[in-house]
Amino acid sequence: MSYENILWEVDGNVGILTINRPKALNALNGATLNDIEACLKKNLSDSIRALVITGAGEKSFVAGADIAEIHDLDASIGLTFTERGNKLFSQIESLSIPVVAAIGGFALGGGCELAMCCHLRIVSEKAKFGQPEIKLGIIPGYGGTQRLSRIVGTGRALDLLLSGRMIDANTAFQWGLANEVVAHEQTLARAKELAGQLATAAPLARKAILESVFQGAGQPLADGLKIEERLFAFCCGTSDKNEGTAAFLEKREANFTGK
Ligand code: CO8
Repeated sequence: MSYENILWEVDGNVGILTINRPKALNALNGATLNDIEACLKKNLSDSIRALVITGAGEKSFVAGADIAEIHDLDASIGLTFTERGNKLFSQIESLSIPVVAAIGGFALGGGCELAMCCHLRIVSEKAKFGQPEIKLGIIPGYGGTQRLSRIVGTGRALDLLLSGRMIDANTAFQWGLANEVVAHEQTLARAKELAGQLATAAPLARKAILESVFQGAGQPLADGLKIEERLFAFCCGTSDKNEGTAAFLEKREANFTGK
């Protein structure tokens, strides 16, 4: 199946989803969100063990939600759009496989928000991040006021949100928004390499880590620790735990089966 505004390909056990509207710097219109949703629903099978999300062209990851569409929103339709986008981005964040964003240029507004619902961010030296919504008389609607402060802290989040200014890749790295900064032409290759490495991890433990981190985020520490305890106990009952610990003791590579 082909999509209007995205590309989908599979490399080994890594799925690669490319937002493909380079003439609009990959801005996310409603049709693009439809494509992302349909693509994930159709293609995320057990054989896909990691996902890379990137943007087409040399200039942009995603330059935000489509401003022409936002121009036509009223409060009621605006609510539908923000609920819809938040649901989709939360769905991506909740995936049980690692999601790596390959950010080759602008990650602005909804693009920064898409990058932040990915689990890890590989960033070109040319990339720029920002939440410029205030310049349009709006606020972020795809999670920016929530995820940005969780990743970089309230002070830095408010700096970006209230000024609408952009930061470069090195600042994003210093702030913890970028996991790695790489040469521009290496961005996608490095993201795919990392995704491929993460894809080999014990599947149930990986799922439990993602669940524990994201379910625990924002909870009181004691509640987060309870989540961790439940998932730790679950992992102790798996064949993968028996295999991983036996492999260590026998000084060999583990062969995880996800059981
Ligand atoms: N929406 C629609 N079109 C866009 C967008 C966008 N976000 N960004 C760029 N484009 C289009 C431009 O209009 C232009 O089209 P055309 O060639 O037809 O004139 C084309 O992409 C190329 O852009 P520029 O000529 O502007 O390229 P520059 O290199 O000069 O500038 C910038 C690049 C700085 C990235 C500039 O394009 C820009 O400022 N873009 C807008 C960035 C922005 O404000 N993003 C936030 C949007 S709001 C948002 O994301 C809210 C998310 C939550 C919404 C919830 C409900 C919908």
